[in-house]
Amino acid sequence: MLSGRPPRIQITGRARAGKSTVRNALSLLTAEETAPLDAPDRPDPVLDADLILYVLPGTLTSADRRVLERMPPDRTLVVLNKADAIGTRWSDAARAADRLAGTLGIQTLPAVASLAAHTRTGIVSDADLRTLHRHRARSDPAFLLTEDLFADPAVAEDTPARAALLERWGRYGVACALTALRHDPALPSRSLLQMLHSASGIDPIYRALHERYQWAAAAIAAEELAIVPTRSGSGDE
Ligand SMILES: Nc1nc2c(ncn2[C@@H]2O[C@H](COP(=O)(O)OP(=O)(O)O)[C@@H](O)[C@H]2O)c(=O)[nH]1
Ligand SMILES: [Mg+2]
Repeated sequence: MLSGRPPRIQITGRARAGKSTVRNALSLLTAEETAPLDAPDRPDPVLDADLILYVLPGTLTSADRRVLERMPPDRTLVVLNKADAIGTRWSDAARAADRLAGTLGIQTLPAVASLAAHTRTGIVSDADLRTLHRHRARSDPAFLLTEDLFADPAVAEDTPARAALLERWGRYGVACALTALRHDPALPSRSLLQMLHSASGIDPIYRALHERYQWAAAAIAAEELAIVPTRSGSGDE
């Protein structure tokens, strides 16, 4: 049976969109990260892979639109990354992704790739869990409004521990973890990690990508079958 060459995947987007982070979060070791789109004095990279993962950080610029308008929807998946900076809750990012999907005609899913990358390789350490528990019951809503406020030395004596927590999980991850621990203070660190992983939005992206990968592999196999001469078509009968 013909297995076909493996589909090629390119990960593209503007500079600092989160291309490397998405690649890492999805463990796409063989995917090619392109040069950034819309870089001054540089032509846009050629997007000719079987599957294109387009990383869009929050908002659509004219450069994104220009490139995305030319992308084939069946070979493209848009990751609306940095969803933690869109609105105030996950549903804001989910709605923004739906709107974009409608505008672009391309499947678009939200993600916090930086959180997903950490949940893939990390653990919630005992030290992080203790820091979270120390601040679990804080009711001041301003506490998590910005990273600076959260890491402010005036908050408590454990400033380095809070800074380390932010460094690993980001403000969105810390907010999710605190909410989860408020609901269930006995939550073990493994479950907390799973919850943070789900909160990153990466699993639906992985599933959508996997599905497209299988379509792409089938299309390649079909193409290769079509170009292999059959007995009747080879003229040696
Ligand atoms: N807040 C936030 N930052 C992110 C997210 N994904 C990536 N980043 C950060 O964005 C910056 C650029 O990411 P990188 O993957 O290097 O972008 P690239 O230039 O497109 O490869 C890094 O500091 C990442 O940690 C995200 O979902 N949320
Ligand atoms: Mg990069």
